[in-house]
Amino acid sequence: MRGIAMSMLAVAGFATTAIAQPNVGGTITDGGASFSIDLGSNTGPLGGGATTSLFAPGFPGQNQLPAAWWWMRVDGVDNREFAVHRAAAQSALTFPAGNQMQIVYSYGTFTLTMRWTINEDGPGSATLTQTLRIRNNDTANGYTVNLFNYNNIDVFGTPGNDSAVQTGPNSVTFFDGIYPVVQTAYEGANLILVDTNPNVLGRLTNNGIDNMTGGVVSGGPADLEAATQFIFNLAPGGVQTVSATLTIVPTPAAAGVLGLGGLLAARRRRR
Ligand SMILES: [Ca+2]
Ligand SMILES: [Ca+2]
Ligand SMILES: [Ca+2]
Repeated sequence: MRGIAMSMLAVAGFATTAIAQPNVGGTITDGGASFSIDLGSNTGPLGGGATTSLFAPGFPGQNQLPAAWWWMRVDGVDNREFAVHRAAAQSALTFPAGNQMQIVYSYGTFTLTMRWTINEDGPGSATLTQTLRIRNNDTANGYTVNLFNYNNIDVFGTPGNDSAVQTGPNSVTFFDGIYPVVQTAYEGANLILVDTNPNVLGRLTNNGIDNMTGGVVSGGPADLEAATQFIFNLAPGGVQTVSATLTIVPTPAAAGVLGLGGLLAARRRRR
């Protein structure tokens, strides 16, 4: 246990020293769908995670996901949540496919493999799958691990006017007016929190232990954001994978993407 605590302290040290930024990030695409992690935007374990872009086909310039990242806390060891982060020397960035980006962070005790996959599902539709695999390299000790997936969802690329409804134990639907719906599913998550920005991020970045309890605390309309929490026991030498999926699905009424664009422009003009 002590070894982990020390490794987390060492990681925290990177936040206050001018050690080289981990230059990990990039863009993946599938047809007209794309996802980007801005280089160097994940500044440290105490920071706000990465800034990102998620574009669906037919909705150019409408970033539906300006921030998304993973946080972690080991119960009984950490006194707060830490953004997943490592220096460049302990990071490996690869693109297993054109629509897939992978970052591997080596913590010594743990190896974290983050993977993002983007798929175009049809006109106006896209799916982003965010996966985190954790391996416990400690063959003597098990740990209770909390993994947090954070998404600042902006339907239509606008922070305002978003609403959210919980549609299942692990799923939430976001919408802006009656138009494209962002459906999020967090496979196997134990807890879900949706609230106004930056209340969710604040829990992950403040100095203290927080859990993503409450469900849809605020359903909007507002600038909303979401996080889920996965809690599990990681056996000595054990491996666990968790994932979160965001799907952008236009309403049937918006079947003609070009027509939708014109409609939106008309709505904006009326405001
Ligand atoms: Ca919006
Ligand atoms: Ca906290
Ligand atoms: Ca938002």
